[in-house]
Amino acid sequence: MLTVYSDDHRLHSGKFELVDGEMQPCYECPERADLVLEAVRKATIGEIITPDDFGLEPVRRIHDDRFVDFLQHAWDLWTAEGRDCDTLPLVWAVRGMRQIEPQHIDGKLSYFSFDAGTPITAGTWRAITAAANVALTGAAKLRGGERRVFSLCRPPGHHAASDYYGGYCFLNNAAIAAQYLLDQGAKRVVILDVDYHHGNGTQSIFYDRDDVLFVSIHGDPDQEYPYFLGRADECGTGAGEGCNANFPLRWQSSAASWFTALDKGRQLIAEYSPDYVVVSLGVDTYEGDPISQFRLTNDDFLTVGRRIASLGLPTLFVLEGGYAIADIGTNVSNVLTGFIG
Ligand code: OKP
Ligand code: ZN
Repeated sequence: MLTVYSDDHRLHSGKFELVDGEMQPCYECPERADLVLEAVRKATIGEIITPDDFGLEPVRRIHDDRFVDFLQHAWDLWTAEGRDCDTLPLVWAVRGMRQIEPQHIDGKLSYFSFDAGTPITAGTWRAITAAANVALTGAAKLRGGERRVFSLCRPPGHHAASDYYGGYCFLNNAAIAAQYLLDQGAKRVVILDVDYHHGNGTQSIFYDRDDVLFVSIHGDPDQEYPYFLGRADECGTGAGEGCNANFPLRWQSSAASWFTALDKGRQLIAEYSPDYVVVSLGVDTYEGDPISQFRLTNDDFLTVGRRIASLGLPTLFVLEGGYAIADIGTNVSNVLTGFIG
């Protein structure tokens, strides 16, 4: 299996996020990708390549121009106000408020975000465009005939929608890759999101479309972040009706119930008969994850890989979450080695 990786992920390294009412060190840190890379090397999964530059056109196929411009210039606007710390938003436009992009950078941060866990730093723009290129290079390899590719993306992407960021995510790497596959001639693509958190961004991007089936297994939004999307009755709308499938599970759900949900998802995927599967691969379903409440073991991740492989489809793995630093390498490489068989 090919792995695509760029050192540029290190350029994004936030200091603090708001957790439990306090500013705490960011869980989403460069060490995550470094440890995954090391594990992929040790597991001798296959060649590791650097990404090509696809420019912003494939990014703009998913994200609004104004949002992309905001991400590109946010740091400069922020430092122009005399700050040198990371950005964090403070206020959001809730029910009854106006959805108008303010002039001031502090207002723009609020307008384009949905949480206080996602700092922008000096190197964020370069890191997130590199991550998009890592995903796009993986997609291009699939188009070129590879059957399985791992895009080692960081920061993650699945919480980012067409015009907002949050949940450690800025550009939706998996969505950008899926759209690229379609633009290059694919008819149907599945995005299977196995991250612990609901991929609200990915769901919202494709919600009214029938060329992408989105399937997600995640913490029940009644209990878990991001709280405001991811319920089982969200099935898609218009042409996309029936092309969105959510499997919310309660905190402390067993591995057995997680795999039951995966089996239902696999059934839907097989019926959809896609050209490609893009897996939003989070390993924060791990029993030792510091911010999550599922129970998968190290060995369960081998099974995750095997069951996805049984679909028999060309597959692009795109890294999302996973915050148990000591085990992230093992858990990701277990999925990939399980997949290879
Ligand atoms: C990103 B990805 C938990 C606070 C949650 C944000 C989590 C973002 C997860 N108490 N903070 O889906 O792994
Ligand atoms: Zn997650």
